[in-house]
Amino acid sequence: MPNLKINNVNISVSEGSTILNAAKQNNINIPTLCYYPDLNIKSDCRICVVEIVGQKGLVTSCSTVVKEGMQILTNSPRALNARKTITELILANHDANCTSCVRNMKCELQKLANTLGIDHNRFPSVLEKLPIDDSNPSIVRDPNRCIKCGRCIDVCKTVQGISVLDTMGRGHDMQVTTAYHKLLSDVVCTYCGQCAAVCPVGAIHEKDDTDRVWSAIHDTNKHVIVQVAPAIRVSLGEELNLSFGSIVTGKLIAALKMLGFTKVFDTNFTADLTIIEEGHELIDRIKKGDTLPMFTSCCPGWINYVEQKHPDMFKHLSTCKSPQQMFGALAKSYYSQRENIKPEDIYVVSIMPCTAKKYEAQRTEMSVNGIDPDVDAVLTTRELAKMIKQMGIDFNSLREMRFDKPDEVTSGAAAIFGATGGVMEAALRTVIEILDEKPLDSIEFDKVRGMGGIKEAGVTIKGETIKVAVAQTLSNAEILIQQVKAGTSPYTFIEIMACPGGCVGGGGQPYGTTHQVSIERIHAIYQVDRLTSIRKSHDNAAVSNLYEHYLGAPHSEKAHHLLHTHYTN
Ligand code: HC1
Ligand code: SF4
Repeated sequence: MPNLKINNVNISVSEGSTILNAAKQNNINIPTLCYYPDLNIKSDCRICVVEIVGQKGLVTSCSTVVKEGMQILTNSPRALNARKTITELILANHDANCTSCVRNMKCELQKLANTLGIDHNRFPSVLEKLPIDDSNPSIVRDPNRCIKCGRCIDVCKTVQGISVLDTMGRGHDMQVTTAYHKLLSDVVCTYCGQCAAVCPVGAIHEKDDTDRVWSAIHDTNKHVIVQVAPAIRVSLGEELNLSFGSIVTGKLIAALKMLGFTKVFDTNFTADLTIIEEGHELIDRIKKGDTLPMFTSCCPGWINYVEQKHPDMFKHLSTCKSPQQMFGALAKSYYSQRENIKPEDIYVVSIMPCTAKKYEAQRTEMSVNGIDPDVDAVLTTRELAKMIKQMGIDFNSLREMRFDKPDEVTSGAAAIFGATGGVMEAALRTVIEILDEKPLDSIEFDKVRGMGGIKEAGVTIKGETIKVAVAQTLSNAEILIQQVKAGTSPYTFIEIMACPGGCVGGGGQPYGTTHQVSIERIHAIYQVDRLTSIRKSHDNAAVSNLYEHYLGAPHSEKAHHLLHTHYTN
């Protein structure tokens, strides 16, 4: 436990701590730009420089380990002057038109400049404007806002294992870009949005669909309905001054009604439906000896990855559409008939924690009439928060409301879809009971829970043990794919979610999502599960009712037409 002084205060910290962490543990803030808690230390931006008494040069606090007796000054005139100069130089090569930036008031650079008191820049602008890449429905990349911190490069390379982005050129000409400056739509980008989630400024962000949704809401010829993904209810509160992992389901529904949506539905309902369809698909594959392992198919970043990198794996993917798209298909068929509203007059909006869902909704396969999309617009958690703020809604004083029928009936199994391992656990709760023809002794499968990169469990069905696995992030998914390709995969069923922690850590979630924040949200998700009276998808009477009155049986022709798809590259 080295003893040291930071800003003349005596402290002792654990061996191996960096100065940055030592300061943080003692509530001393050292500003950073390239540093992000779950990523590699880069010490590129040099904003976190501090002075060590008796040492000549300044050191970067993110990468310098403390030593016994060190005396550190985080805000000495030298350190402050260096920080200010670096910030001014960054601003001189940055499109600082803040009011037109998605990160206005939430930008780490803007906050830093403000903290340092930079109200004018001593350096003239050297920005040479480059084209903005808005080539795809999910992610916009604006190189003019990029500060070359390298966080996006790191997350794409080390977390997702993809390396879409890298630096090119030197000095003033250095850029963060794709290979040969290609558009994101022309490289192996999965649209997972992890780069947007960690970008400290407005250089990478989701495509903003809020104006499209406002237009639909104000169009009197449109019947505008909305569905809410499982992970939103445990994360939206953070954007509205509530603590991490606050469960805000009732207020969220009330806010959506205030925004003008005619009906507010729960994606959890079609998550239950997914379990019925996917569960039967797995049972069928096991019984018939068809292709195994079967991979889940509800994460669109994962699907994009398979399409682009491993099209030979298609036969391993479940044919089920995601719950988002099952909802869309039912909205434009079953709901349209039930309410006697033409499908083209129904406008379906999804609130998702995910940027890749925007792409998924626009896929040509995701249309029951082959012309119009089943889901017309997808908003991220951040975009929804923006709309709530635009309307001046006092979120915390809203009276809680319930989802519209039939979606007010959903299971705890559906709720846990938002956490890594949740789809697997939900499926196991159903598949084992159906095959064993008796209730499970315990419905909680702890081995597939938690933030482990790859988790596995053995489950016994009809006296035989099968192995299942769960992977979060695409670099972990790749490990399981390689096992399948090598013929060494011991698994029958595999869940993949592209984002760390699953959807709770999606690319469209509130800024500042870290490993620790995801743990808080996951904790809340399992609380929703425990508080729900029905905890297995096949116990959802509203889903059974839908089969009885509309779909027929699981995997019926109608169910196949509406709820399943196929993938092409
Ligand atoms: Fe997800 Fe899913 S859980 S993919 O993580 O299967 O986005 O929340 O909506 O579709 O239900 C996301 C979350 C979400 C789908 C469901
Ligand atoms: Fe990489 Fe995902 Fe960003 Fe694409 S969206 S560049 S895959 S991190």
